[in-house]
Amino acid sequence: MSEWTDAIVGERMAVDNEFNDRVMASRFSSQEWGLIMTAAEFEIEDSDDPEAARIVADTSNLPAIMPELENVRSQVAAMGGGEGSGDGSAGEAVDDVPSEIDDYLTENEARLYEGTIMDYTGQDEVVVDVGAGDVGFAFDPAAIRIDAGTTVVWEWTGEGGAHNVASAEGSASEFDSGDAVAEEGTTFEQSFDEAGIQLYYCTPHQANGMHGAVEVVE
Ligand SMILES: [Cu+2]
Repeated sequence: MSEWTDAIVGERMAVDNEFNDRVMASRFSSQEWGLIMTAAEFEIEDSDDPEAARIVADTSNLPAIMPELENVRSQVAAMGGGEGSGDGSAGEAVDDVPSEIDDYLTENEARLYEGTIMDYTGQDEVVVDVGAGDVGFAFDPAAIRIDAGTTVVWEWTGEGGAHNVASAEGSASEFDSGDAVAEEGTTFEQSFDEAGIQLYYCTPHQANGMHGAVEVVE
């Protein structure tokens, strides 16, 4: 009996793994999929005919879990699921990162940088969190794309100790928030009026991967 259940569990996990990529690629998180799968029921159609028998999904319970699905989604968003920050900046992670930015962030092992850039074009003001990630040594998002004339507001989260924002060598313009401070709610604003690549870091955590970049486009 236990061998039989072990075999089923093994098979099931193998099937789950097979679909991992598709779950990752879908618009649902694995958490959301879990919820969806608890609501979906499976039946065997034509079970008396081995040739015609097939598994069909009964999805009639799905509408009932929609409110819960929305809950999961808003909780994830509230936790800062990489979607920028508090002011509701809507942006999209895209992967055509300029090589100058990709090189800079990769060489410095920038935290929270995963080879994508948040596209915030079309917005007048964009917020970047200062003191993000598991140890608070990250800018979030690490890489952003904005239109020329957009103001970037760096906002301190209070995590990770004292931080600042200082332009790096190779940045199209120079900017500096001054001495590192720790206080939550501190802000530093900078508008970028011309197209170019802006590179920056936090002085105390420069060696700890606290780097960020802004691509300013026309
Ligand atoms: Cu810092």
